[in-house]
Amino acid sequence: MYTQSMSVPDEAGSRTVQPLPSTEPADRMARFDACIDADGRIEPQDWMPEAYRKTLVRQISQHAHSEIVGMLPEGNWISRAPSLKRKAILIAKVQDEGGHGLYLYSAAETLGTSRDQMVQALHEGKAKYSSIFNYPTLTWADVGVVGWLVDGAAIMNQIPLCRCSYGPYARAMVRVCKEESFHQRQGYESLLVMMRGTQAQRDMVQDAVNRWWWKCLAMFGPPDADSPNSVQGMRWGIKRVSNDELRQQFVDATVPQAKVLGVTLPDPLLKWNEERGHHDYGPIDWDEFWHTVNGNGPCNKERLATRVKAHEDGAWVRQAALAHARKQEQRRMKEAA
Ligand code: FAQ
Repeated sequence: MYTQSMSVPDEAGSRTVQPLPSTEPADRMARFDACIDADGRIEPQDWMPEAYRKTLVRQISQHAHSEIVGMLPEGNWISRAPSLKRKAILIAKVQDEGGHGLYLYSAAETLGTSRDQMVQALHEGKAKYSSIFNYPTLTWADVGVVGWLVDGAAIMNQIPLCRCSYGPYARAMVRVCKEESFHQRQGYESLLVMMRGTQAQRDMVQDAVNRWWWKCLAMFGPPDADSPNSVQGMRWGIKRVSNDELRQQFVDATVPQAKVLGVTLPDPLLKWNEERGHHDYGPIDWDEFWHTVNGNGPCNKERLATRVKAHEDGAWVRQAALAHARKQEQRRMKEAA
């Protein structure tokens, strides 16, 4: 299974891409580039080029939104989990995803954008979140498959981010990856139990795998050749491994897991390529991916409406927390006077 031990080679990322032209002050830029070249960390108080700051706010806030919106497809199943044990596990997992969103909003706030601004951008449809959360979880098997494949893909993408050049993001990712690893294992274990059950349960698992497999491959983002942010992201040490390389790693790691589980991955072209030392796989439907990313997937509207309603319904909690904090502050001032 996936763990922190899936490390990233030192030469990955920034060092393989030369600095790109910039209009920032040359001396500051040189210090920044030297830090990136030395595989150092940029911290909130350090000078950084505006484009680096903007890219990080974009990526980290999108990531935070994905975690928060990602609570919804599984959250729908908390009241319908088949046993107390599964309910307790699912509540813990969904709660963890909420926590990941909060670490990530905090990391993004260190770059000078407030959480309110980021949340507003999500609610106005200006900020993206992962395509994968715009598909429905139709049966209980979907919950296991989301754990196995969606969290599995998320870990594959996020382990390199533990070594991202921006310190607060990298540190947040260490904890996130540990928790995602538990999520992936619980999903796989729940599928193993179903696969040892009745034929109807096995069919339900296979059906869920059929519906999620291709969406998970697309989750890694467009092919490298069509990924406008990749070259700069790699140069800055934000991205360490490319979209296509991560996708390939995910396929290679998942094929043997599917075999142990006893499910078929829905791709007739999937086969081991001795020469490449990797599995070949069939073409991904990028039109469908962009259709979803652009707001027209099966659940985009429902997900956003649910988030906006939850935010509005929670207004009184935010007001109460602020009032409590003000009261505490006043008490402290009185005592200090
Ligand atoms: N969905 O040039 P690139 C999780 C956009 S967390 C939607 O390759 P980049 C945990 C991309 O933003 C899952 N949009 O971009 C969990 C860009 O548009 P922009 C989220 C996508 O940034 C599990 C455009 O396409 N993980 O699952 C997607 O270099 C279970 C061009 O793309 C992260 O966010 C997509 N799938 O690479 C929670 C990890 N892919 O912004 C609950 C951090 C691409 O220019 C339950 N993020 N786009 O308008 C990353 O690693 C990167 O941002 C990538 C995209 C790899 C997602």
